[in-house]
Amino acid sequence: MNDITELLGIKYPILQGGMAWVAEHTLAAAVSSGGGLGIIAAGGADPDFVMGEIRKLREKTDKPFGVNIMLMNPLVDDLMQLMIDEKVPVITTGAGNTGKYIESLTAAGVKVIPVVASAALAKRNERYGAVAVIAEGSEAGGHIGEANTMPLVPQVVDAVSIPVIAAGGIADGRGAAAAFMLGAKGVQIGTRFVAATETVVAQSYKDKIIGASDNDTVATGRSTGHPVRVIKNKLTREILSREKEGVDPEEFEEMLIGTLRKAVVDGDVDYGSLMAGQSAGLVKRMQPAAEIIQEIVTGMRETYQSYADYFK
Ligand code: TUI
Repeated sequence: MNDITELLGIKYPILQGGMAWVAEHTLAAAVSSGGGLGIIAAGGADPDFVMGEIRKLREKTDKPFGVNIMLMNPLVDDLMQLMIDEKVPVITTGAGNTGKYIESLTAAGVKVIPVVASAALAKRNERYGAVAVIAEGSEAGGHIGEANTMPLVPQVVDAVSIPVIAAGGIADGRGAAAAFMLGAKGVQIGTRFVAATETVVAQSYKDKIIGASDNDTVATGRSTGHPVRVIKNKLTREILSREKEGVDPEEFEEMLIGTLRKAVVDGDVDYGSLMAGQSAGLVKRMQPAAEIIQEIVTGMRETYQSYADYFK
């Protein structure tokens, strides 16, 4: 037992990343049944859709689960109300400021765990009443900050007294053990779960992750202030050349509309947005979520044991 397993009522300190389109109830239920914290991603969806997902998950498992709220969703206020009405055990939040929602969620018994990319935002969230924070380094897939996981995690650990969960670049037991060494009390894993057997993700997208090596991702959108890490393809080549030309940020955002859906649902690996972290190179095959969790836990213990003598 550690802070996070006790706090969330789960067996292993492993959270599944909140990935728009990818993290629906099937994956989340499989992760929660496997002893981690499965998370339904609300992404850009409306409250009715998310309510349906929550109910379908609850039919599959009675284990704790979470919902990820992407704060740029225009319906964020309604989604937060849904979290309260449905008494969702845990929410994680990303891509914005969670502050003003924490008090009412907490009063309703919803545990709030913001994803942060800086120590300053971690501190602010602690002050507002977050029960933990996820420190996500820019090795992660999707929308990212500037700081990398290795320096970010210990700085967030030093800045707050609530438990810190590490994210970004972690896909196996070695990465998880390293995160604990930095002071984290849990890990959040995204990319490896995209290739889980249970996901609704198009096979061609999963194959791109499985086939990726260490330098196959790139952060697009740095020039417009919205960096997003994805696997390189025709879309990223076009985006990066437009960025070099100094594309208008509004036109840039328009180029991206619908591209994540194109990748996940349509399997368009050329012009879809193949969001994935740098750990894609560590993902070797499709596996059931519960098996992924077991491998990470076993690997983490073996890593720790193998260094026990070394550190004496
Ligand atoms: O949110 C994520 N990852 C995401 S969200 C997403 S949906 C999307 N799709 C296309 C374009 C943009 C978004 C895909 N991946 N991770 C958590 C995260 N939050 N990473 C970075 C941040 C962050 C960045 C700045 C959080 C807060 C922030 O500033 C807030 C403030 O008020 O200072």
